[in-house]
Amino acid sequence: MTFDIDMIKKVYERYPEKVAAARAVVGKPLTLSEKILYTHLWEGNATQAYERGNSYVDFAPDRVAMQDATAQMALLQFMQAGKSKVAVPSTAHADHLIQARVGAEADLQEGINKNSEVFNFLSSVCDKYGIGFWKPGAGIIHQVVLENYAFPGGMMIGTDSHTVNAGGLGMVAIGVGGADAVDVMAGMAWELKMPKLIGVKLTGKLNGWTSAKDVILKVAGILTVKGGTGCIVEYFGEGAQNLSATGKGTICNMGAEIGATTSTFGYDDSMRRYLAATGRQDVVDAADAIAEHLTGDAEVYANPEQYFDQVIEINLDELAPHLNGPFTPDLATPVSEFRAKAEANGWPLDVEWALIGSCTNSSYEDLSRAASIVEDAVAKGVKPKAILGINPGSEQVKFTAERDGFLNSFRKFDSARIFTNACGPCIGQWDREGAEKGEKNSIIHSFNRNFAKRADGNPNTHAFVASPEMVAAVAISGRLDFNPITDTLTNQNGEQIKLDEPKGFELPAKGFAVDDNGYQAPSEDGSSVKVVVNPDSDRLQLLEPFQPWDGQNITGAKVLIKAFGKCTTDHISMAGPWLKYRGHLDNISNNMLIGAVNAYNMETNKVKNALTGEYGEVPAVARAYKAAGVPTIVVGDQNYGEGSSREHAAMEPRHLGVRAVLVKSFARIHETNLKKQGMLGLTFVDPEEYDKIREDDTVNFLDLDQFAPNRPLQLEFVHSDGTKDIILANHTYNEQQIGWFKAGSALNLIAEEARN
Ligand code: MIC
Ligand code: SF4
Repeated sequence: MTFDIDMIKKVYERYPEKVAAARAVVGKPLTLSEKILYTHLWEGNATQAYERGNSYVDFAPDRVAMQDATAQMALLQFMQAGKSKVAVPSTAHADHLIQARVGAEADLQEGINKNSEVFNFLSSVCDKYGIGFWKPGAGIIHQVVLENYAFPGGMMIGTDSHTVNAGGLGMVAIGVGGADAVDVMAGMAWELKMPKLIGVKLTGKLNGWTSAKDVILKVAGILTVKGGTGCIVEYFGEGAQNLSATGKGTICNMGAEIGATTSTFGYDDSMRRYLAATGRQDVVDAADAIAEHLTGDAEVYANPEQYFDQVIEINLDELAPHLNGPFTPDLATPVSEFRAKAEANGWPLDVEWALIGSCTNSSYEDLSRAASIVEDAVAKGVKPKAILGINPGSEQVKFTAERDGFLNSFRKFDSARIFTNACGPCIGQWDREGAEKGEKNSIIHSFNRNFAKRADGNPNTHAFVASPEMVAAVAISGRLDFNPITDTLTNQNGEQIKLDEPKGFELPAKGFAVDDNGYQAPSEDGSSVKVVVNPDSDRLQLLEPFQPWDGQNITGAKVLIKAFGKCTTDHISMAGPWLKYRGHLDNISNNMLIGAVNAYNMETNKVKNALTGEYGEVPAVARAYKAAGVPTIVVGDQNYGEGSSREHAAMEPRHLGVRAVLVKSFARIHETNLKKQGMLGLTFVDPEEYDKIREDDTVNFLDLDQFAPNRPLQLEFVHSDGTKDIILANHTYNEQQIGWFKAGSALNLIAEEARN
């Protein structure tokens, strides 16, 4: 047994009382999101109502999940916290470090060989501190969490932005940086600004070629990549009840792509079916006893405008399949309009690779529906044009899909490749032949993110996001503009055929099965377990605490880079080949901001070193300033740090001497990560002042010595011609967070408390 029914029962036991306390302070009917938030207050029963979008609140999450690429840093930090065991049930999952190349078995073995040092480290730290470890090949963190740990009405945090996937089982599950996970594992409160609430009312029922993925592709088109910032998206209505639990997971998963804090659905029959099928009838029984509290109040859903900050309505009967992209997940195009738009924009229409999988879309239902398209095409004598790559979400899904013949359906195409149950191409762990040539091309996948270079490292790969069934159809036709609803294909006999609509199975009729699920339980008493970090390793490095603030205004700083336009965490700390340095801060810092476009020359990884007047690579120039004792700042555009939860994007600049990041706006997780690492994350009071900052400026803080909540800071930019601009910068630091800045990092404070 890997999940903890006793913990769940304990949470449910006090639910009715806590919901009642929340109702009393809020004074009106409650949304599901509010019920979950207020039942997880650190202080116990609610004694006051919190202001959405404004109040900082301390929460007590039920669980923590981490994946290998972020767990290394999270656990290196946890090791400094001075605790002998984690305070809440926690797991780590080895899924990001395995590269997709030839196929599941060989790739897995190669992944284990190449990463054994890191996997051994993770396995021993988990063993020592009471953390469950899911070994390489066990599956992708979010699929494994959904299958084993997620439960209606629960709250969890995870060191991965797609932790939100667990909303498919009615949780509030939130992606965070490793330092936040350390707080919770160390038995401390976890802080979040009370989110605003967006209600999405779903009516009707999916039909034909449309799938749950299209709901979120459509929502992303409406809200854009920053429309969900600071919000929980709550789905409701009869349309919601008509979706499977894994389909709900897909929708919640991509809530990360609209910047949402998380997304969730009320407890319903689809969740009962999924929990029972995954061996958790006891969770169903426990949840049924308090079912009324595990969904929003009827009055809320009847008059959503009165209770949510924003309401969107989508009719599933009319929803069309979408393709979103390229380069951003919110560029949504219904399939019927795709051809014209692609031609107008010069997007390549031929597709060489089509990929199904990732944490977003790798459920049993997804694989079965995509397989039905392939079976139909084979039966009708059509040969596929593109190569189809499949990453099953977990060993359980893979084992069951194999047993039920779906993987064989894919294998009927010579071009199909079944990869390891891991992230693979979704995170650039893909050895795509020829990618280095940098040719302009298109791919289609069922993943969530499609930022430039993400899948294969080629900046000219146009990646489009769609449902698994649409990916299968495009793979068969070899054309992005193929509309399976209206278009025909030519088969081997020269006949025109149409593909049938996808058919699939929400859950396996014979139940799920698995031989070895890949789980390793921790030792009861881990005190004698040794954790080895070789001082000469290039993969792992013990952390040195960051220096506390000296109490002085930062003066004489230089602008390391003014990032132009989109600057995601992939631009700040690229993944793919760099994933291997995720446990070694100094080595990974060599990728700092190498993907960001320098606004002064519109080039990447080429910035001016004011000390020499020469141009160099961003990490090298940063190291030169650091060596010379010159502080630096980074300037950025809107939604800076969008995407991943990787705290490396905050730790690297901290390590290389950047003191402040001044931007038009931040993505939530990244802003928190900066604060946790003792950096200054600031926003322009007037975003237009971004234009005033020049390449050769010298920057002086004028009143950092009076750093206080709700009080903007003044920064003086002295231009090389002797003129100056004083720029006002907002911040969202509260007292406690100012404490982190002063101590040098949040972790320095925890370690200090553990010592006292
Ligand atoms: C991603 O999808 O970008 C990742 C890789 O899963 C990240 C975590 C990471 O950078 O390790 C995420 O989304 O948080
Ligand atoms: Fe892995 Fe991709 Fe999901 Fe991130 S988005 S957890 S890389 S599958």
